[in-house]
Amino acid sequence: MYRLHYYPANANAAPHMLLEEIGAPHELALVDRTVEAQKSQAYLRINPNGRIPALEDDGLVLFEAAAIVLHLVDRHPEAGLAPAQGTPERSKFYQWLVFLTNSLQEELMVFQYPERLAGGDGSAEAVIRNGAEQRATAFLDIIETHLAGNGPFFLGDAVGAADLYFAMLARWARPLAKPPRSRPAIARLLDAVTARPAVRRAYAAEGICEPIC
Ligand SMILES: N[C@@H](CCC(=O)N[C@@H](CS)C(=O)NCC(=O)O)C(=O)O
Repeated sequence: MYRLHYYPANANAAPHMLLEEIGAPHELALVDRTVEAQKSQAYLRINPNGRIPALEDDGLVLFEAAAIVLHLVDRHPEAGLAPAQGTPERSKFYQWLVFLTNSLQEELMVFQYPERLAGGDGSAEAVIRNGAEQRATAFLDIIETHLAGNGPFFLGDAVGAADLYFAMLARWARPLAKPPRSRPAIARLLDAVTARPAVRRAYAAEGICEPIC
């Protein structure tokens, strides 16, 4: 059985939605950020980065949400959450997933925690936060243009792992001056994803019942 280390609506949400979509038996292990449990010796043995999530799959321990997502789609091809390996569609799936995790997610992290880069300089914090917001906004605009021409989902007509991953990030991006839902094609994707029972189950299990994103 899979064991997902999580904290509500953290980067575990995408792997969690996938587990629910797949219907794979899994258990949740809370990493209590209110007491910095992600930096505890016990958790650092699971993820030496001290960050959430991590997935245990028998003897295999994985960190990095996107790597966990790729592991799950490979282990469960029958769930149809990613195109077949070796196809151009699969390559596009890699492109969008890596763009989401490497570009949008990282910029949202900087937007949320500018003090981590500011070295105690309050004015630098505002500059960093503003720069991250501009870059995240530009990335969302790129996604909007793509979805408007090629949607409703990242890879066309079928919902997949990249859409679930994006829904997780869209929740984090709500505080941006131009939030994700202010763009029509993104709003259409988010409506479709958040209506899915598996997605609602995942968030409900994490204690999130308000609008997901
Ligand atoms: N690139 C990592 C980022 C994970 C990450 O930053 N997780 C956040 C929660 S969303 C976390 O653990 N923050 C606590 C900390 O940095 O101490 C991933 O996608 O798994």
